[in-house]
Amino acid sequence: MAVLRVVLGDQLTREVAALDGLDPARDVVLMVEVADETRYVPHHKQKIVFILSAMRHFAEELKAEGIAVDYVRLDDPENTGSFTGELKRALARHAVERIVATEPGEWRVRAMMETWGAETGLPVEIREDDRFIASRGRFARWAEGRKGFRMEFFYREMRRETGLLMEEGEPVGGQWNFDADNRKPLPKGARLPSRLRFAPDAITREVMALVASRCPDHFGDLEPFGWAVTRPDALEALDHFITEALPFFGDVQDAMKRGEPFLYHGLVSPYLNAGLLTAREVCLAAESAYRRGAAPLNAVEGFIRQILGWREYVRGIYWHQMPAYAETNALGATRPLPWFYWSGETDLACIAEVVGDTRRHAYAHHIQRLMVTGNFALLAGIRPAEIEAWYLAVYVDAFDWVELPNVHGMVMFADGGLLASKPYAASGAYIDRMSDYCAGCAYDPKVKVGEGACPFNLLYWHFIDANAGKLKGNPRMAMPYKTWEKMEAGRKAQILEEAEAFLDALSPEPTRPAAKAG
Ligand code: FAD
Ligand code: DLZ
Ligand code: SF4
Repeated sequence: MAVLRVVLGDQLTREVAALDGLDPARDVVLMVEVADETRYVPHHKQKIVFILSAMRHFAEELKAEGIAVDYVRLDDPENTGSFTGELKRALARHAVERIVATEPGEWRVRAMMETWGAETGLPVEIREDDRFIASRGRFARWAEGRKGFRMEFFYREMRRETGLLMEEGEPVGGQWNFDADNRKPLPKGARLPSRLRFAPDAITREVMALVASRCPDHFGDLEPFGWAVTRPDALEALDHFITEALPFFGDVQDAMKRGEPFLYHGLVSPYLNAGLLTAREVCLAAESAYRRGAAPLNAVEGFIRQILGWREYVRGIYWHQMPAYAETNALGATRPLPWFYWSGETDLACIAEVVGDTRRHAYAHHIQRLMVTGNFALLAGIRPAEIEAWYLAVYVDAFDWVELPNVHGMVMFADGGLLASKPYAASGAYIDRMSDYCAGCAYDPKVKVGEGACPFNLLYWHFIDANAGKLKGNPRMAMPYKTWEKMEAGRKAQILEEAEAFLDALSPEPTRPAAKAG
């Protein structure tokens, strides 16, 4: 009798727990393309191509090793469209004694997996996903008894435990964090590296045709598709990043530039999240560049902190806090998502640029996500569930465990400050300082109110005013509240009135364009 080993679309590694102890002479690996997963949000077309093509390539690799893979395609006429339906159908094809799976990256799928025993009448073993550096238990031990969960303290423990960028128990360079060095705008004339793209092979082209016919209404451009879909290609992309971009990653990590979404960023998140690369090997590759003098410490520490710190930390928060986490709405935000998040049609040049990058590449870098589309959603008081569904749909790297804490906690402050000590709210001045977006905008970031005022300026003070009851007592918000209180009453009233007019004109439907403020 076979052990049926289930591998999901973001578990594409030979090291995944469900494959531990696999007996090629007896066991069967089950991989299924199912409609439910392709449409629980309207995923970007490139995201679906990435997952399904990487799944098909991984299945071929397993078969080449002599492993029996039962692979169900999306267009199989018998396909039931769900994980559970396909599991039950597979049991009719194989004599199975038990089912082994790896815990998924999403509460929704975990809950589904927990029904499999009752649904099939077979023993089901759900193994811990040990691709993360900190296990769920390790995070829970760290979190125990803490009031607020600050990433920085968790990160230091991870540095100590892994020895990454450590020397004799101390952080290399005498400092844990070089973030203060990493907030410069892009200098004029900066040379940007070309990024490695991978021409679609026959398997990817077949999936692209499938997605074109099955998901024509999904968000985003299908072509050009250049993501790696195999581990060897993902390793090549990593290597290219380490030599060409990592040395410059640090200083301008927060910068944004028109027409240049990638700058010096790693472009490794889809590969990490789907299983093509491991967090440990990516961190080690960056550390090794520092140790051989190929990249400066502020760049390497900054990059490693994103993975060893932020990535591990948000995953810990997710499993520690779910399912209640997704339900909170600390600032009581209820506005529907404006249509321009999907269309990119708005005269706010920064939003148009970031949504445009997102449509073209299923990618935007961290600051674009946090300080442009995220900042707007926070200031405009968009309902958390709506903006979360948008982020989950539009990025190639988006999976619930990583998207949710970033959007719910970091962007929307919907968890009331569990993840971030204050909301990342900013006026147009921040976007102007860190990008060249404003130069091509209908609005002026220096105008605070009246004709041409940047909507971020109006919305910033509107946000401060509207949330005074919840945020005024936060010591990190003392400055803006002091400034707001000192502002002349007539000016305050005008700002609020113009902000309200702007918000009222936002439409969740494709029929009306976003109106100008003022
Ligand atoms: P780099 O800038 O080169 O960073 C290196 C790596 O660090 C990334 O590949 C990623 O694995 C990790 N990382 C960096 N920041 C974070 C973070 N805040 N949380 C977790 N990991 C991080 N990342 C996702 O992988 N999936 C998501 O769905 C996702 N949603 C996000 C939503 C919002 C609102 C924000 C602000 C951030 C989100 N991030 C998400 C984090 C980050 O934006 C992306 O990981 C990053 O842009 C991916 O591009 P990169 O590989 O070029 O990253
Ligand atoms: C995102 C995604 C998509 C689009 N399609 C599939 C699929 O057809 N089959 C599959 O196994 N996984 C898919 N995935 C990834 C799953 O949604 C992911 O495994 C869960 O959300 C848990 O993280
Ligand atoms: Fe965005 Fe305001 Fe700058 Fe326009 S002026 S690009 S709306 S920050």
